[in-house]
Parts: sequence; C-alpha cells; structure tokens
Amino acid sequence: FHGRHINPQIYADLNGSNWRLKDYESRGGYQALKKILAADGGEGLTQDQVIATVKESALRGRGGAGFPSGLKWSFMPRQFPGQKYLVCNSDEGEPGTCKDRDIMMYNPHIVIEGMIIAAYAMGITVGYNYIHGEIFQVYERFEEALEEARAAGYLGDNILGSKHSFQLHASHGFGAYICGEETALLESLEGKKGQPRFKPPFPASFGLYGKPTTINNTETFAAVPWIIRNGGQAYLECGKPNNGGTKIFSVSGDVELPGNYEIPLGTPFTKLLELAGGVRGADKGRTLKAVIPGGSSSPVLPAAIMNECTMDYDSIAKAGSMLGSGALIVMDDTRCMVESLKRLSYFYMHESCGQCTPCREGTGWLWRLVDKVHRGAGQSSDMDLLNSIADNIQGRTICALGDAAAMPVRAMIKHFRHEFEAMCKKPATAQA
Ligand code: L3W
Ligand code: SF4
Repeated sequence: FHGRHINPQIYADLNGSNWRLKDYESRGGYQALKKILAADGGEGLTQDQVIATVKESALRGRGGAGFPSGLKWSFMPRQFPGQKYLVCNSDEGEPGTCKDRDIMMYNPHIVIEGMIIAAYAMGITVGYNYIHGEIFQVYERFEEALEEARAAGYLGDNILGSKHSFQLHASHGFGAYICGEETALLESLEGKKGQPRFKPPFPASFGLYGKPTTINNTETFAAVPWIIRNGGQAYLECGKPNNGGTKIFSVSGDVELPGNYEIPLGTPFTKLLELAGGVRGADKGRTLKAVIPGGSSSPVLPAAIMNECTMDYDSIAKAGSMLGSGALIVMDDTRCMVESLKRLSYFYMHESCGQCTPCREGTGWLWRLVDKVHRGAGQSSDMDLLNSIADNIQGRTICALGDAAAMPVRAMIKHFRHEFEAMCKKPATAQA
C-alpha cells in the first residue's frame, strides 16, 4: 500500500520506524496536550475553550456518519456524579477501509494524545480503544505506545502535574463487522454479545455500563492535536466550509497505486484518482465505470457523476451517496455490477447480527435474488422485487446495517439496471 498526502496532518513523514514516543515528540507531539494543561509553559485552555475550538474546526466524525465532533462532545453532561467514559472506535471493518489500522501502526501517539485532550474537554477519567480483532500487530503496537505514554506521565493520575487524570486501555475485538456499530461495540466491551442497542438513548446519556460515553473514530481523535496546536480556523481553512481539514481516503480497486491518501476535504475526485495513479490499464484502453465513494455501505456512483464531485461530505451527499469512512472502491469498464452486488450482499447477509427480522431475513433474500440473476435464472421483475425488499429493510431496523445492505442494491439497479436485465437473458458463464 502506498501512502501519499497533500497538506498532511496525520500521516506526515511516516515510514514505519518512526512511530515511537521520541519520534512523535520530535514532530511536535504532545505539544497540544501541554498547551491545554498549561504544562511546560503551555497557556492552559478551559474545557469550554477546547470544545469551542473543535466546533470551530468543523471536524466531522471520520467513521462514517460525519457527525460534528464538537457538537457530540458538548452533549456530555458536565456535572455527572458517576463515572463517564471515552471510547475510540478502531473496529475498522467496512469493506474497502484500511486507514485506522495505518494510523495506529505508524502514528499511535496521535490517537492517544487526541483521546487525552478529548477526555480533558469532557471531564472523563477512563477510556478504551476498541481495536478490530483481526489486526494483531496493530493491537500490539498500540499497547506498546500506551506503555510509553504512561511511563512519560502523559497517561495516568495528574497528567504532567495537572489536575487531569486519564486511564486509557486497549481492548481487542473478535473481528465481527457489527461491533463497529457504536452500541454493539459497547455491548462487546462490556463482555456481552455484540448486538446493537436501540437509539435513543444515545451513548452520550446511556453508554458504557449505562454511563455517559463519547465514542469517536480513530481518525477523528487523530485530528484533534493538530486542531488544538494550530487553531480551529486553520483546520477549517484546510478543507471547505462545514467540511474542515484533511481526510484519509483508502483507495482500492482498479487503480495503479492503491493506498491511503490524506488530502484536504473538497479536493476534486479526479485529483485523488490521479494521485492513485489513475485507472489501472488506462494505457490499454481501460476506462472508469463507477466508484463506491465511502465504503461498501455507500451507494455506487457512475463515472460521469463521480467526475464532477469533490471529496467531501456535502458534495458526495448531493450526488446521491455518502462519504462514509472514505473508502473509495474504483471499478473499471470490465467490472460486472451484478457480480459486485452479489459479493456485497453476501457480506451483509453474513454480518447481520440477526436481531431484527427485516435485516436478518431481508439480507439473505437480497443475496439469493442477486445470485439468481447472476446465474442467468432471473427475470426482469426480480429487479423490482429487489427494490421492494430494500425499501422494506431501509429505515425499519435497529441499526444502520440494514440501511447499508439496502442502499447499494437500490443504487446498483438505478444506475446499472441494463446490466441486470442483460444477465437475465443469459447465464453468468456465458458473460464476456
Ligand atoms: C446524542 C443525538 N448523540 C447522533 C451521535 C451518535 C453517533 C453519531 C452519529 O453510523 C454510519 C452508518 C454506516 N444525541 C445524536 C447523537 N448522535 N444524534 O452521533 O450517529 P448516526 O446515527 O448518524 O450514525 P452511526 O450509527 O454512528 C455510522 C456508515 O457510517 N459507514 C460505516 C462505516 C464503518 C466503519 C468501520 O468499519 N470502521 O467506519 C460507512 O459509510 O453505514 O451510516 O455517535 O451516537 N441526538
Ligand atoms: Fe442486527 Fe441487522 Fe438489526 Fe443491525 S439491522 S441490529 S445488524 S439485525
């Protein structure tokens, strides 16, 4: 994987061997923490000032929903008498997404510093980083970084001699996609089966062990130290209004240089594609057919629409999809959309936790129907049935996995129905 950047804030100068505390400090690491705690000559910021700075930056959740981070932090009750918790969602499982593991592997202290600052802003003393179960090396790396931070006095009681104490622990999941859903993650962290809870109540009022909890994605926390050091306005200006800062895009599929790319929000899609080396085999006539812009849960967009988009929450939403976690799956003109949808549908069927009927039954029904079309045994009316099943899943389930299974089906049929129709007339083996 290649990592390239324009205006990097998270990913700069990282080569796999400069992740240790001393390296991070030499890049200005933990200066933001010193600034807010008034340690080492830092100016000292109040909790309200930290939250106001994050609000000003227009930082939005990098895990998929794009919820304003400063606003989320302001939901936490300030004078709560019991324990409050901070949780980092590093359960990266969205197909196409591979950024959080890179951040933790190459720059783990930036996540730790971001979490300490967030904990200070919300008056939280205990935190967890829930790391995806299938990435063992990353988990071990993060544990090592935690040890370094504890030994240096950045974690623990009375951090850097201040009144702020924060205990941070890593927790290793078991690889279930659904544990990336924030309430399923909390259940798993409590030692229970990872199944989503009804929302509301949101975690800000009823979270880990029923206590007020803030959950942010790894990349979201990683953005915080830069924001505190340079100011909310500077971060905002890196991106575009309502879409502050840079974002890491995991580019995969039919490109010459798949990898993680940190670019300012608002960068044209065509520029990102160029950074990733362009469509693979373009010199042999391959052209761009479609793009899944934000991970498998986001609806596919045809090339003509994508070429007009900029890479930010608002532009992609206006085009009819979602920026999601920023996993860009590029498909060239040889890709069969029926086969692509079949693979996606299988994934959601497999990962459904089975709690609610529309998702449990519907995801299997979707997959069986797409498989039937793919085998050449389908008929035109199957596409209407697929749309109808998707309609009856979306918005009728406990968590967003139901929507995530339904939306790609509708988008594929909307934009590429002709491919499904053609498949109905001949078996898959006869396809070119
Ligand atoms: C208090 C309110 N808190 C909202 C909080 C809420 C959450 C955040 C966003 O789904 C999406 C999903 C996937 N009072 C609140 C409130 N909150 N209203 O704000 O909430 P929400 O419900 O909009 O989204 P979500 O449930 O967090 C996340 C999509 O992301 N996705 C998934 C990616 C997966 C990964 C991964 O594997 N790491 O990133 C990709 O597109 O489909 O739509 O914190 O509590 N009134
Ligand atoms: Fe489980 Fe699916 Fe319901 Fe989410 S929508 S709670 S994954 S059954």
